Order: sequence, then C-alpha cells, then structure tokens
Amino acid sequence: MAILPIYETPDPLLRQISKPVAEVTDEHRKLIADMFETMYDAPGIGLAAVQVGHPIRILVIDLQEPEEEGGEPVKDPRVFINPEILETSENDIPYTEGCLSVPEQFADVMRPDRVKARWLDEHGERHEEEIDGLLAVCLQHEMDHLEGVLFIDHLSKLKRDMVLKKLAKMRKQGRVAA
Ligand code: GNR
Ligand code: NI
Repeated sequence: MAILPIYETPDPLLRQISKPVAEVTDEHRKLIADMFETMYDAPGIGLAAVQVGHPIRILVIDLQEPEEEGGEPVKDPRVFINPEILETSENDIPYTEGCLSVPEQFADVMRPDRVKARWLDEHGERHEEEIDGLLAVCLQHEMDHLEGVLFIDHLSKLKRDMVLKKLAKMRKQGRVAA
C-alpha cells in the first residue's frame, strides 16, 4: 500500500471529468487500497480517485463515526464505483464542508438531505440505496469531484474568492503545503 500525493486547487487535473470504470480489476482494487490509506492518513472522510491523480469514477468514503457520543471511531470503509444519483429529496440542508484539495478551508454548502444512489463495489457488485445524513453530504461532495466540481464552486463568487485568498495567505505563511 502507499500514501499518494493529493492534488490541490488550482491544479487543472481536478477539473477533468472522470471516466467510467468498464470492469473492476485487481489494478483498481490496488488503487482503492492506496486511496483508503491516503484518506486515513490525511485524515479525511472521503476521497475521489481524481484527487490522487486518476480521473476515473472511483470514490472511497469512511465517516469514522463513533457508535455512541464520545466513543471510539468505528471503521466503515465504503467503495463507490461509477456512482449515479437516481433521485434527490426536495429538501436542501447546509453543511460545513471541507476538501483535501482545498486544504484547511471550510464553508457552508447547501445540498439535498437525501439521495437514492446506485453504484458498483470493489467486487463489481451492484448496489442501490437511499442515503441520508453525513454520508449523503459526503457522497454528493465526492461525486462532484467526478465532474471536476469543488465545494467552493457552490459558493457565491465573493465567498469563493475569500476562501481562495485565505488559502493563498496560508500557503505563503507555510501553514499548508505550497
Ligand atoms: O475529509 C473531508 N471532509 C468533508 C467534510 C464535509 C463535507 C465533505 C467532506 S469530504 C472531505 C475529503 C475530500 O476532500 N473528499 O473529496
Ligand atoms: Ni473533496
């Protein structure tokens, strides 16, 4: 396994449209293992393959939520290959999002609170599920990456420019990797 370098904005790679996976192979499963290692190391709760240099439609998510308040985080690694949103709720809710490709920056983004999604797992098995809560937020954030979209694209130009200015300042001060 390996920790892979994470591409950051404004790298043009992050704007590429990721290509569908035709068939899930051992090579994909190796990439998925490396994506989990990279995500846990970061640390983050989700990662799209394009963020580590592979513009293909693979996501990993582990919310690492404790079973009860204040408990130990429970591992729940999930793999989404060629994910599709089939239905979205009418109800949008705000969540304060961050992104490993926009390091140390956070802003509220509005998204539907429930989605019905379909995807393949690492064995090529099909899944279809209604998803809500933080998993719905994270899945939609990760699926945006497949279309070359970052969470800052959901903000007003004023707010987006504020976030990017703060990121530039933090890089200059060496508070995030340049
Ligand atoms: O680690 C992450 N945290 C997060 C918090 C709120 C909404 C979305 C996310 S995903 C992010 C990791 C990442 O950049 N995935 O693409
Ligand atoms: Ni992200």
